[in-house]
Amino acid sequence: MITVHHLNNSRSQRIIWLLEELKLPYDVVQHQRDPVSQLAPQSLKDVHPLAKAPVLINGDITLVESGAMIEYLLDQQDSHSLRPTKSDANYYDYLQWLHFAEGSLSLPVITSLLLGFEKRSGDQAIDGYIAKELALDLSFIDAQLTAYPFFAGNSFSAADIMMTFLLESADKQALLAPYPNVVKYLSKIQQRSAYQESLKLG
Ligand SMILES: N[C@@H](CCC(=O)N[C@@H](CS)C(=O)NCC(=O)O)C(=O)O
Repeated sequence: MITVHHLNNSRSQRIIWLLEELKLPYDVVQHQRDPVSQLAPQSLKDVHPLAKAPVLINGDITLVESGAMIEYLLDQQDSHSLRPTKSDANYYDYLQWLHFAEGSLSLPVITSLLLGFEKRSGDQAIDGYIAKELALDLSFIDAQLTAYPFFAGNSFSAADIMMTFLLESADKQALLAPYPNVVKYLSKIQQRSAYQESLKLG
């Protein structure tokens, strides 16, 4: 059975909405934000160390990115019109907007929300929040690269290309010192001849 860990007022609404569209059976486990900090409770941290919603669990599958959950759920059912096929003229528009939400739009929208919190409380909400998020994400990445040589497992994939630019930026900001496996991964990836070629061309 598909289980969705839902946090009030959060992106997990996307997943519940899609499950309703697809009419797939599922369970929802409710988690409530702390009324002051608005952060997720310990109950969500007990489900996954990132403590973010949504978390989707189905048998051996555990997913913590809503975009990946959407792709996964669309793959569970053939008879829907919620994703153009690759031969449709608008397939890549679909793909672009699917990634635009978390890849581009979420940064300014969520930063604006956090700045609003900071103005109201007068404390260092942004600094504290970003340091915590960075540590969570980099630890999660470090665990993946300790268990596997690449983001998608044993083989290099486009996921490595997506991740490398941001990891290089983190490295330049000296954020990777506590994560030697991530630093080693970057040096390995940067030796790929296509990467080297791309540097010459770019
Ligand atoms: N990129 C992730 C973002 C997950 C995320 O940041 N979820 C927020 C809710 S919208 C959360 O759980 N915040 C609680 C917290 O940071 O403690 C996704 O799209 O699933």
